[in-house]
Amino acid sequence: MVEKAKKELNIKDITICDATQQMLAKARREGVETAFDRAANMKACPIGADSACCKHCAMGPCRLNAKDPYGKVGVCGATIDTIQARNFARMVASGAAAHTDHGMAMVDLFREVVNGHIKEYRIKDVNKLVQVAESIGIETEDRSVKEIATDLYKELERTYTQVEGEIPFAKRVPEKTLEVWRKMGIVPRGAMREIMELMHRTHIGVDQHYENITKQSSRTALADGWGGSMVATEISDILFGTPTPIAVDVNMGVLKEDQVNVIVHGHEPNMFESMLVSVNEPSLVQAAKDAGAQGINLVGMCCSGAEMMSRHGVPHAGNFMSTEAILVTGAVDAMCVDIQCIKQGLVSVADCYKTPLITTNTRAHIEGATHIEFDDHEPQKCTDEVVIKAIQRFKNRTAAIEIPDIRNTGIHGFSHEYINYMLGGSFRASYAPLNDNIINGRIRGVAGVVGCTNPRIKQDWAHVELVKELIKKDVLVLQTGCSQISLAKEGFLTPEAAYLAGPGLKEVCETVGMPPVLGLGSCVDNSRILIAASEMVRVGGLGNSIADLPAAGAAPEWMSEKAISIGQYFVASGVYTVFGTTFPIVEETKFHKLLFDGLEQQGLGKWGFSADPYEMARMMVDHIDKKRKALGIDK
Ligand code: XCC
Ligand code: SF4
Repeated sequence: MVEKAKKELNIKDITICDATQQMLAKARREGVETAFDRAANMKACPIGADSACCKHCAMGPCRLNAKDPYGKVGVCGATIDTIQARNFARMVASGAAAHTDHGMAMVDLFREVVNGHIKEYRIKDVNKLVQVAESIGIETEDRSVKEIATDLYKELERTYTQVEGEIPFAKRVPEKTLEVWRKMGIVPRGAMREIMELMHRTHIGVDQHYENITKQSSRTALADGWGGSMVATEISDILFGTPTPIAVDVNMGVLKEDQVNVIVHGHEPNMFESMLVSVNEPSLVQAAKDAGAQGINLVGMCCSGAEMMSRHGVPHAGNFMSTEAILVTGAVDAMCVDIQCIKQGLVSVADCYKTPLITTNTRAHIEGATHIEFDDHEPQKCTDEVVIKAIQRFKNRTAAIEIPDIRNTGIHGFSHEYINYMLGGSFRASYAPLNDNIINGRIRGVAGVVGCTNPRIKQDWAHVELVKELIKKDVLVLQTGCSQISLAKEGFLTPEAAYLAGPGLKEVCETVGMPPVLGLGSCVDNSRILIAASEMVRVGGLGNSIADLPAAGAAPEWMSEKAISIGQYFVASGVYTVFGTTFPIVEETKFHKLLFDGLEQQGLGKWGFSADPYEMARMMVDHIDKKRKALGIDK
C-alpha cells in the first residue's frame, strides 16, 4: 500500500507571524514536525466539532446527527440539548478548575509567606494588600501588614472551600448584576463545590435539562472569573507587585545568539519569579561567562510570559502557536515549563535541537521531558539547576542557529488600577475620564479581545484583523493572553498606533499618550477586565449593571477549555462574547438558542460566533451601539 502523501500547507497560509514563518521553513528543511503539520493532516472530527456525541457512559459512546439533531437520542435517551449542554458544562468545569487551581497555588504560597514559612518571597505591594482587603470589608486601620494579610488569606480561602454563602469577591460585583445572579441562584459558593456539583450533574442520568445544566455552568464559570482567576491576579500583584506600563520587546528576536537563552513558558508566576533571581545570581552569571556566553537571557512565552512582561519588563518571545517554532531557532538553551498550554509535541522538537525541556510542576509531568520539581519553600533549588543545564547546553551547542531578527517594542502592563487612574475612573476631575469619553462618544465602547492561537486558523490573523476593525470604529481594546502578543507583534501596543484608530479614540490616545490597545497581562488577568467593568458601572453614567455597558468581548482564535470558561463567565457577567474559529454546538437547537439569545433575556449577556473577524467586529460594534442607544448616548 502506498502511504498517503502528507498534506503540506503553504507557510504563508499558516501564520502571519514572520518569525514563526521563518522558523517553520527551517523546520521543514530540517524535517521537524509541528502542530501546524499535524493539524493539516488530522481533520477535526466533525461530530465532536458539533458537540453531537457523548461518551459519558459505557452504553455509548453515542453519536447524534447534527443535520437532523432531533432525529434520534442517545441509548439512555439523552437529547441533543442534554448532550451538548453536558459537553459544554464539562469544558467549563475543566477550564474553571485550571484557573482556580492556579489561584489556589497562589493562595497556598500567600499563606506560607504570611505565616513565615517561606522567606524567599514577601509581600511586595502593601498598598494593593490594603486595597484588596478593604474591597471585601476587612478592617485595615491601625493594623499590621501581618494581621491584614492573615485575615485576607482566611477570607480568600473561602473562594475555594466555602460550601454555603457567596464567594468573597461577590462584594465587588455591581449591585444590579449581583441581584440577577441571586435571583437565578448562580452566585458561586466556593469553587470546589461548584466544580464538584457540575461534574456530578453531568454524570449519566443526573441533570437532564439543558437550562438547569447551563445554570450550574454559569455558577461554576463565575467561580472562575470572580473567584479563582481574580484571586490569582490579586495575590500575584500583592506578592510580586502590581504592573504599571512598561516598554517591552516582543518576538523571537529577543533571543540572543551570544547568550544563554532560558525560556519560561506556562502560567504561574512563582517559578518564573524565582528564575528571575537565578539568572541574576552572580555565580551563575559567572558560570555562563566561563562557558563563553555574554550573559544569561531570560525570556517568557504564553501567559506566564505575559505576566512577567507586565510586571518586570521581561521580554516575550511569542504566543501559544510559536512555542515549537522557537525551539527551531536552535538558540534555546533550556525551555522550562509549569502548567497549562504546554504541547506534548514540544518534547520531540526540543529533542531535535538538544534543548532541555524541563517540567517543574508536580501537577504537570511530560513523558520524555526532564522533571525538576519546583518547591516554593526552596524555589531557587529548581531554577538554579535549570540555569546550570542551560549553560551546559550552551557550551555544547551543535544545532544550526538562526534567530529571526524581529523585535517589536510596545507598552504593556496596564493593570485595572492604572486604567482607572489614567482614564479618571474614580478621579473624575482628571482630564480624560473613561466614562465621560464614552458618554461624549469619543470612545464608542470597550472591547476585550483575548485568548489563544489555534492551528485551525492562520495564526494571529483573526486577532489582528478584528482589533484593527474595532479601533477604527473608536472602540478601545483591552487585551490579555496570547491575543495581546498577536497584536504586540504587529506594533499595536504603542501610542504611535493611535493613527490606526478612529478620530475619537485617536484624540483620546493622543491626549493621554496611550496605545489604542491596552495589554493587561495573562488570561487570569481577564479578571482585571471584570474589575474595570465594575468600576465603570460604579463611576456612573453608563447604566446600573455590567450588561448595560457599551462593551463586548471576543476570543477569535480560542482553543482551550479555559477559554470556554472565560467566555461563560463574561456572558454570565453580562457581556456579549463572540468566539471565532469554531464553536462546539449544533445551530438551531434549543441549547444553541439558550446560549446565543436566551441568557440575555434572563438578564445576563450572550454568546456570539463568527469565523470571520470582520463580521465579528460588526457584531460587536452593533451590540455596543445597541447599548449606547439604550443608555440614550447614541448621538
Ligand atoms: Fe493558553 Fe494562557 Fe490560550 Fe494562550 S491564551 S493558548 S489558554 S496561554 Ni490564555
Ligand atoms: Fe449515550 Fe446516554 Fe451514555 Fe451518553 S450518557 S454515552 S448519550 S447512553
